[in-house]
Amino acid sequence: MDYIDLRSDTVTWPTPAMREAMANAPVGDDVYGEDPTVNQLEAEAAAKLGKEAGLFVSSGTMGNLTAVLTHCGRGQEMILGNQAHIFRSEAGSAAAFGGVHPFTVPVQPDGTLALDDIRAAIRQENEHFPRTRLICLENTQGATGGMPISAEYTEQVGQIAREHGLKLHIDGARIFNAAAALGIPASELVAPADSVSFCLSKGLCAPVGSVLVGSKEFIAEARRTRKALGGGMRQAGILAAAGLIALRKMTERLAEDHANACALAEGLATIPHIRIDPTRVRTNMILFSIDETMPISIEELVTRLKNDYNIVIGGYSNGRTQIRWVTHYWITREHVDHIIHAMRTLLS
Ligand code: TLP
Repeated sequence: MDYIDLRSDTVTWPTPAMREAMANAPVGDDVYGEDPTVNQLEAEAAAKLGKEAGLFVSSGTMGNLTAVLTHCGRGQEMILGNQAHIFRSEAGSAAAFGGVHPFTVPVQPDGTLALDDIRAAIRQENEHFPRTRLICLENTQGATGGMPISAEYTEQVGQIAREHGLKLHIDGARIFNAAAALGIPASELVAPADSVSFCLSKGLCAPVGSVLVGSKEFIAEARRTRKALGGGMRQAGILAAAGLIALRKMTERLAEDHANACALAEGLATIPHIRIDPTRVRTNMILFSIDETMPISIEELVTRLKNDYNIVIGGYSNGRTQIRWVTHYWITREHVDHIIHAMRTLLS
């Protein structure tokens, strides 16, 4: 990549092996179900997550929206975190396109939703109330800094869902980061879920795409929903070819990104004006703030990092110095040292 880009793992470029596989991918018309590379990706994704079937979609947002609209009818309710990506950052799509009513509960510092909050949010049958249909979890939880959610916790939520006849969806945009951090297969983390959406185009480096997985019956319905959303793709094997490398190879190396995030956080903790708790870094994200007494403005810091050190950062806005940085395949340990050196120079 041209820059050391810390804004997100969504910025990752495809690897040379992905570009080669894309150029040579066997393709067909996927709306006819005839693209062999898409079919292969969907089957391997489902197997890796322990589900029956998969559906290739254009983005994490489309994966979540397709799942929510497939599980819920108009006027029905989903319970989710007040800092969930689905609630905060998907343009209100479930309400806009599906009339799905969100019931939010607080996201705890460890990324979970309190079980009592979930239980309390489930509606009684009453003509005044929306009908609860779905619970959504996010693993890793982005807004809390990429916290991985354990299999034990997820099973407890699954039990609540089953007791009340509800469905459980996991926004697993970074589920393989959670699996790497917890040292267990992703399939165990999502075992109680009826559906899971995960992204190929974040830390896994594919240029485009997510996969939604679930039962055969659910995915057949989801395929219809995807079509209605305009998400039926044709020779999408070109994209799925990169997705296969993401799934087979890139899922195996995420611990490197986590180690780099830890090293970065530990380095930043030694620099004046930075407030960070390195013990909270569990995956590939770090959250920190810079106090108002820093020697240069945040705008100047952003400009100097880019112009003098080739480092691109984001995650801040005017008057706010809360910063999120994300490590990924294109950020090496040498880059981490370079970033720490740049920050120390500019903030001392
Ligand atoms: N997250 C992006 C931004 O939208 C914030 C990022 O840079 O982290 N679920 C989760 C947990 C996500 O973090 C994201 C993207 C999505 C879903 C949506 O994926 P895309 O961007 O592919 O629609």
